Amino acid sequence: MTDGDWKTRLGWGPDFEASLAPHALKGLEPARVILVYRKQLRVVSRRGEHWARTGGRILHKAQSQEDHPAVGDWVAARIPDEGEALVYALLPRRSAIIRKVAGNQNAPQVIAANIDFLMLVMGLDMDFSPRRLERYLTLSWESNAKPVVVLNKADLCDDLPFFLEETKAVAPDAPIHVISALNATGLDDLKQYVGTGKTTAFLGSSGVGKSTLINRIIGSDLQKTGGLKDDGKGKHTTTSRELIVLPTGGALIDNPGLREIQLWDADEGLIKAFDDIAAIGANCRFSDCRHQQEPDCAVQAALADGTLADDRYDAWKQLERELESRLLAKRAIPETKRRERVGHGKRRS
Ligand SMILES: Nc1nc2c(ncn2[C@@H]2O[C@H](COP(=O)(O)OP(=O)(O)OP(=O)(O)O)[C@@H](O)[C@H]2O)c(=O)[nH]1
Ligand SMILES: [Mg+2]
Ligand SMILES: [Zn+2]
Repeated sequence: MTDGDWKTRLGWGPDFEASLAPHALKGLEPARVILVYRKQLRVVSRRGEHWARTGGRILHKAQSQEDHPAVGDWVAARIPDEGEALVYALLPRRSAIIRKVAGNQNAPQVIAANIDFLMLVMGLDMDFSPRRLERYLTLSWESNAKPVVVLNKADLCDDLPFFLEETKAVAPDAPIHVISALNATGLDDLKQYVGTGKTTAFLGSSGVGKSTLINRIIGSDLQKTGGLKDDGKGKHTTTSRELIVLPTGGALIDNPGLREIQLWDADEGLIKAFDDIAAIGANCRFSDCRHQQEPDCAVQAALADGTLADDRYDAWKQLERELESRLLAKRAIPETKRRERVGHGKRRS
């Protein structure tokens, strides 16, 4: 295999080549992050898989976790023939899936970078939730990865048309696929999203069958899968996020089930995920209408005459409020960071 092959198979292209150019002059080489383990990075490079460390320049310049290498990132690194590599720069991302970090901290967390297709997996059982799907879609549209809705466990569902209608109503702009990972039905339709040059990530609650589906796609039981508890709720089986390099080309990223997925920066994503509301809102009297008590609000009119469903509006409103509360936190980050830097005597111009 030539040097170019491994990169191309993993999605490398002219954009990354251009970003790498100034670093290549200094003898740095490309590598892709497949796993982040505490302060260590597992990367794949011309040398195959090996460990790497994030260099001081990245750490000092980082304003938040967003500026640290994440799974899926392409980096410029000094790669010795043996031993640990040193990462000097992150190459600009094609896409980044970013959420608010779980817990109380108001900060961003990059779930994965440079994803082409984001498979939003829901179970056609107790797991099914249009509200959660709206949230995932908002995250996806913002990320620049293409969302694909996967309704799994079709074998457990006795009213498929109902669930399909519900899904189409909240995901009019994304492809929707109904499958059973267990029985291996509907899988052929997913082949178009996987393969050489493509990176495909899987998101969804615990127990929806992400790892089962990945095993089906790979054709072997690489990922551990979990049984369901008696109460029908899945337990977390996948515990780390890892990029799987496919021998046939392309890459898959399995994710631990996400208990909560809160949005970080998703203004554009929200507009795209709720483009029905955006379209109605184009007819409001004020261009900056909040669709609450403003006069001549087309959205309120649509609610009144039933063309817009109440729960769809409520879901939009809730996500909008969530994004507003992030805004304050985002403004606060540089300042906190500044104070920290001054405190450590590392102030930069
Ligand atoms: N009936 C049915 N069960 C399925 C299907 N796909 C997966 N399962 C079962 O659902 C359970 C959970 O599957 P996993 O693949 O481990 O789910 P996961 O989404 O990876 O879960 P986490 O790793 O915890 O996030 C396992 O017992 C699977 O056998 C399906 O299509 N139909
Ligand atoms: Mg799993
Ligand atoms: Zn309005």
